[in-house]
Amino acid sequence: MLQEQTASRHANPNNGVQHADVAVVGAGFAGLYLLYRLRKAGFTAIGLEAADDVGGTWYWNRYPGARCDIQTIDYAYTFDPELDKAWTWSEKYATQPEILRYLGFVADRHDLRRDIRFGTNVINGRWNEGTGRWLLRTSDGPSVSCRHYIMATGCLSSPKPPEIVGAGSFSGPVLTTGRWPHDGVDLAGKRVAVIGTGSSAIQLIPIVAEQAAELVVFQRTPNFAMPARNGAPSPDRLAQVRSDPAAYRAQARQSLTGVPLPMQSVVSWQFTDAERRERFEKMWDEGDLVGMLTQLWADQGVDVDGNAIVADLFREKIRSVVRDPETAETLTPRDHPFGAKRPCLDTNYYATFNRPNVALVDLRKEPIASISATAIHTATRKFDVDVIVFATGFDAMTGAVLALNPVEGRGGRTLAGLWAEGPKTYLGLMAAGFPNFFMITGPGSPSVLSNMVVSIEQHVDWVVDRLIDMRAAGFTTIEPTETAMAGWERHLADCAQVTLHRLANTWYTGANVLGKPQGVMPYTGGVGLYRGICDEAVQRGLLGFRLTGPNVPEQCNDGEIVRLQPDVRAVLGLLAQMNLPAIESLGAAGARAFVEQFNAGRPFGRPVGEVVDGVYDGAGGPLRYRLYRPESEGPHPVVVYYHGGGWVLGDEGSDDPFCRDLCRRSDMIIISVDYRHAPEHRFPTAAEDGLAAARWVATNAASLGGRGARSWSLAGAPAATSRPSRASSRAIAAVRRSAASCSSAP
Ligand code: N01
Repeated sequence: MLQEQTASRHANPNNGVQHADVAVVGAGFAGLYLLYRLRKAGFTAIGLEAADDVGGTWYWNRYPGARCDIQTIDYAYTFDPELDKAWTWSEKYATQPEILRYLGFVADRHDLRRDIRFGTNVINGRWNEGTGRWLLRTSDGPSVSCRHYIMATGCLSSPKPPEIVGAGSFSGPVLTTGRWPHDGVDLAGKRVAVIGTGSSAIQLIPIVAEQAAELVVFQRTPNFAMPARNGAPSPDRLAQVRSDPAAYRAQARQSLTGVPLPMQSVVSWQFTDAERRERFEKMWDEGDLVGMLTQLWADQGVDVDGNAIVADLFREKIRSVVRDPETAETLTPRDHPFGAKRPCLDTNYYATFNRPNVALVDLRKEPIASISATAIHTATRKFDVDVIVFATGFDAMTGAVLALNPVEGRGGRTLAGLWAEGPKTYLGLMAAGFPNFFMITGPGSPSVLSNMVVSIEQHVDWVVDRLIDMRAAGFTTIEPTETAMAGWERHLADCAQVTLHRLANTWYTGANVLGKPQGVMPYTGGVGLYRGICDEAVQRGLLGFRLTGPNVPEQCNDGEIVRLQPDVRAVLGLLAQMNLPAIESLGAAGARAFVEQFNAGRPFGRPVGEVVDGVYDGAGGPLRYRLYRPESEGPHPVVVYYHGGGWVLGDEGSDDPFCRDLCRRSDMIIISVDYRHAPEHRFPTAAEDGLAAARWVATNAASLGGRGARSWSLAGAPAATSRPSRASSRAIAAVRRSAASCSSAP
């Protein structure tokens, strides 16, 4: 049985250096759970925390109104099932003081504070190749020598500088939401300015408006917000978690966001207007932000049109609450899709702008020019104020890690250098060149796009389980390979391309901090998928990691964990789950029947302007086509589209949803043509039909609504199940050659 040890008992303040197996930076949700797991596993661990108590983000963000925006039943530890019985949340969305008390309660229950050095900042960390250990220099007390160095510093813990001229010259109190004074602030009778309208400000503003004599809100970008409808915890959720806690938590772990809600599969256009409104109103009334983000329809987070429907319904709500139409318009977000920037949960936010003591300044029309000793100056006006509140956000995801400077790995390589053009990690957990250096919910993990507590527990379990395995196998270092890290970077980018996050300037992308490299930083593939990938890396012999130890041969299982595009991976995963027979075992007729049946069960494609079925002159006689015309007024460019199916399967309608999507997104006419199939019609019959189709479209482009013989192109789906054969490649080349001559024909 493993003996529980503590760093303090085993610390060796030898030459001003404290020794431990593991150093954990941060004592919030992640740091506390790490200390619990590490001690249970028999490692000596030291927690290093800048604050004078536990709590992390909930220690620092004490501004009035601070609450969580995930229902607290879900925003809680699950590692200790007794906690659900020992602790009762008083509200659906708990306040900051209650969450802080909870973290203190957990720390006491497991006696975690004894391993933490409070009031201690880590200044920097250097890997020592000779000793195979990290040396951390601290602001106070001895340095720390550790085998493993784990950052549990949180994603939103490094407040962003205000970036406003003269911000330091104001003579009155200047407050920052992320560093709110512990003994509170009396704003009664004061003229208060709040700069920023993100989640912190949206929670704070209604409360300040009630206390202050005057409140001026300086808004750069309006945000989507919905009422939290706080109160007692949801009886439904309570009943679910109480009836089968294990199943409830398991569903959360496999979900998209870390909250036990199903994946929505019905797309927006499958609902009527009335049904869509009803679904929206239900979430609005329930005050469930995660539900609003994921449960309306399947395309809301990935398709601009599916998203615009939600955004419009939000805009209607704002107009219905805010009496002054100009103020309502200023508060209405129009520059980003709903959910691409973190939306907010509020209590009376929009109604606050109906109060006589509240004014809104649109910084897009009159930016702040400067701050003087007594006032905020825009290009056209001066606002005399007594107190300024910066609710201007954080240098998110990378700020806190890079603040510990340098994090110096092998050969003097620094993390700041590696991340100069944006964060690079493997699984969001480690970076190549930095052995035994881990991040909990680092960039490249689902982190801020998920219920943080669920993600934290998964990360901590994964990391501590690896340390246990390494110890058992005699390994002393673990490090990802360059290949694995590059592969993960590609997979992150591929996933981000699918969602709408790339369409907004936000802290998710680094756009909120001047000069910060930009790109979607969190993993957008979802919590369940991510968990599966982390587990797969282990099952495949720690794929992407190099491990070394003094008495064991090096193990390096190099490679990329995800090689497929996310959509292809999703489809193949789905097919694998269905446990279907291999398509090649069905014969041509059986395979065609199967594809027909499969297609009949898929969602209907999105509406386009017009769909026309017709007949063209194939090489051996008439063949069918289906034309998809955009809603916009023509003439349009034309695309001749060849369906997939390995030259054996499919017809002009078998790629229907895809053709509709292509038509809508490209604003082009798509003509999906059938061609004769093998084995009945041997090569080169299909290619000859394809060529005939191209010629026929070129000749008839104008009468089909196209822009003319020169304005058309070819597209097609490759056989999904195999690489193109030599024969099909030759046929494609023949069509291409011929098409090139058609398109250049007068
Ligand atoms: O920060 P933000 P936050 N001049 O970056 C504006 C979590 N959280 O602290 O959008 C003028 O969202 C900036 O404008 P713009 C949650 O994940 C959760 O509010 O960059 N304005 C924006 O309006 C959240 O998303 C809860 O154009 C300036 C605001 O300041 C994250 O923390 C509660 C400016 C910053 O908003 C961060 O939220 C609170 C300038 N120079 C926070 N610089 C829960 O409910 C920035 N702004 C759990």
